[in-house]
Amino acid sequence: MKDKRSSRSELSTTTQFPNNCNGTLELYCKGATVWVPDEEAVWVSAQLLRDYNPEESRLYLQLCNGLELNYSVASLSDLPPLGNPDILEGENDLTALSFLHEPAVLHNLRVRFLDYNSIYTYCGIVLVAINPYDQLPLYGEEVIDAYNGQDMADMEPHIFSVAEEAYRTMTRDERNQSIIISGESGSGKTVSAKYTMRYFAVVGGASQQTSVEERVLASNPIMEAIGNAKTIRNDNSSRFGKYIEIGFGRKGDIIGANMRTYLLEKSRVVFQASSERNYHIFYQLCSARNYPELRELKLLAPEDFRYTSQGGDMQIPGTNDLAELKRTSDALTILGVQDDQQMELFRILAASGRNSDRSYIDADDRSLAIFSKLLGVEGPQVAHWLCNRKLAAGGETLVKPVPGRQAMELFTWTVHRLNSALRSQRGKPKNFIGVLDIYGFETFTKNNFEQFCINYANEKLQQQFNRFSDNQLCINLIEGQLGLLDLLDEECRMPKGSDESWVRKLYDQHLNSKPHPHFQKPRMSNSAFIVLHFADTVQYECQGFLDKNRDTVFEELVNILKASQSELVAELFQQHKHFFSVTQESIQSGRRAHKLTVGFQVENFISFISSIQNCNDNVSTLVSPVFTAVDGHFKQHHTPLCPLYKPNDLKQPFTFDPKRTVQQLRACGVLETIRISAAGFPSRWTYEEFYTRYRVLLRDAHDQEHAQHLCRHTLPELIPDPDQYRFGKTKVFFRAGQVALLERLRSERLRAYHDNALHKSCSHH
Ligand code: AD9
Ligand code: MG
Repeated sequence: MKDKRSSRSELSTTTQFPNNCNGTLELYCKGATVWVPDEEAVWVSAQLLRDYNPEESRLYLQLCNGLELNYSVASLSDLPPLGNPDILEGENDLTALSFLHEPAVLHNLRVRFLDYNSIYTYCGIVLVAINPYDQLPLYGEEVIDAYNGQDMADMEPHIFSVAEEAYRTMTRDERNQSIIISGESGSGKTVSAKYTMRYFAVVGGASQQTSVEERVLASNPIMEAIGNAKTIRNDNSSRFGKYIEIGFGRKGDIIGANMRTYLLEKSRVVFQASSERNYHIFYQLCSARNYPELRELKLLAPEDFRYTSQGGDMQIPGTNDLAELKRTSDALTILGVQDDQQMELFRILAASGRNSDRSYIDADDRSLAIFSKLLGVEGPQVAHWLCNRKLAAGGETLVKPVPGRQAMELFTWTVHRLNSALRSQRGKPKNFIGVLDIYGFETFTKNNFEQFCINYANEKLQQQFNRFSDNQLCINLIEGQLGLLDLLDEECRMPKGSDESWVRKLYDQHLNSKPHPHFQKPRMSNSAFIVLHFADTVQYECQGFLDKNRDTVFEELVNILKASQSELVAELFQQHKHFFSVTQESIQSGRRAHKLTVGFQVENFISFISSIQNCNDNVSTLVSPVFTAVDGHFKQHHTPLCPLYKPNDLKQPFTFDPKRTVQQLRACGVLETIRISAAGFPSRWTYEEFYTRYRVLLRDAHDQEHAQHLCRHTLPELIPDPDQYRFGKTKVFFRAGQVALLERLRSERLRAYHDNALHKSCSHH
């Protein structure tokens, strides 16, 4: 396919929105294609059976299924969106479409996906991807080689073209870059993040494979083992947010990396919903229970532990937990975690998975004995503090069961450990490329505190990187004064605070006293609330919000564990304070001076996301593409943003559900991005391309050498309004709708020639 992308440096962009039918009313003529709304397909195409007559308040249409339809048009704004000319079908850049509207974008993505098997499409400098749920031969080293050193504009859209662009800009301009990957759960963020890392490992690798790149890549299986789990949305769902900075030296070679993680979903360690699993590592360990090395862990099958069997379904089709354990262990070895230390790690995990949330434990309990032995601590003491935690609330001391703390500490410790293994041995990196992969927006039949945090984080991400999707109201509802989190923190401080009384306060505040447009109460429940998020409307059950939000550090248990005979366990909990240092600092700084709440940590995470844009030396490089387009500095900034789409909910290969795709399109603001980044002159042809296509319309069109001259000369006659096009150095640019107009003129001219020729040959006879 001929690539019609261009560097837009030839033109300054404007912020003007192209009106769909502005100046193009004449395009609503017999035979023209339009899009009409449809219950099932969202949009279906139809043809005009007659020219549109503004005196009449209707269009005469024939739908693609043959049905005829009188389409009511009370005013010009009711005119259905026009279809793009065939020649633009399957464009690899959405911003090059002549008509830029939802049905055009949806249709173009569908054609590329289903007809060409192309999962990637540009939208200006943004890359849009659709999860194929199928193995495609797209990611081999030969493909990396093909993209290496190439200009994004010259290459077919690919995750590698985004990676290459970031890498080239970094080495050329010596500026840090970040790749922000967004999309709902299961859309392919983690897979894409891994491909970008692979790309950097290859292009930034030394001639002989050095251990640095290998170590950077090895961090992935480890993080997935301890931080990913099967959910009903995704068999390998990330339950934490991750931002990895890959550091490069002077020659553009990888010299180290640093990873920050956010908000692991803790409750999963002790609770899994139906058809879901605990973290992969537990199943990996159980699968090796009969291995001599692991026998001392006294593991059983996952069916035999409560914490690994609550979801009911312990197998993931196509995944072999034992093979995965080997991968995890090999990766740990690459990162320098020796066998004995690995054993210790597994020991702590085996203990965590076993016992940590029982609200009563018999001190003679076999599991407890194993648990204590594994952790190297005193049994009875642990029994008490594992089951209970003291909460000093308003003078009363409450005793509460504790969720799996060790696993959480272990996660943080592992990240620490990986970071020391990934630290550059060759001094401070000259520049870095950051890759942000967070958990995607998710909604289940039952949504709890965890979904609330995840969706809030996504709401903020949306706000940070997509200035045109205005979700400020929803964000105010969550984090503003008397907002959901504010009232939650307050409730946590009340001696008799409860989930139910919190939710009642929400109703009082956001339904009764000041109805909030993003807040609702379900009709059939008094213990749930509904938030209208940017991506979807989600009902949250209030049970557990208070407890999970408190998440207090319980010193007694920490002290027991600090005294453990296991060096690793002791180390884990010695560093305990350190892990929370961000929170501690913030407390000292006075903001929300009362709690180490999870809500607070979410805010921390989120302020970090904002800081990607605002702090360090990478300010200028980290501006969202939407913003840059409006600013008019198209060439100067690069934050490739990769919105990913999940085309169906059944994880079926190459299946395109238009309703689900449109929902994500609407949510992620891509339509706005398209309109703005293409504002002004979406279509562009080189003069030669223009000559070849529209020769029949050019006067004295004998000579391609003079393509530019001919074009400049003739265009004013074809398109009377000079504001509808611009002449560049090598290209001619058109406003929305103009290519469609030229296409119509061209086919009329060809028809006329044809009729003429026919007429002549008939009269000859
Ligand atoms: V979550 O928010 O962490 O729950 P992600 O990260 O967006 O989610 P993930 O990358 O885990 O989704 O992708 C889900 C599944 O889609 C993968 O396990 C693959 O089976 C599938 N996938 C995603 N991208 C591709 C791809 N480029 N090619 C083939 C893919 N399959
Ligand atoms: Mg993921």
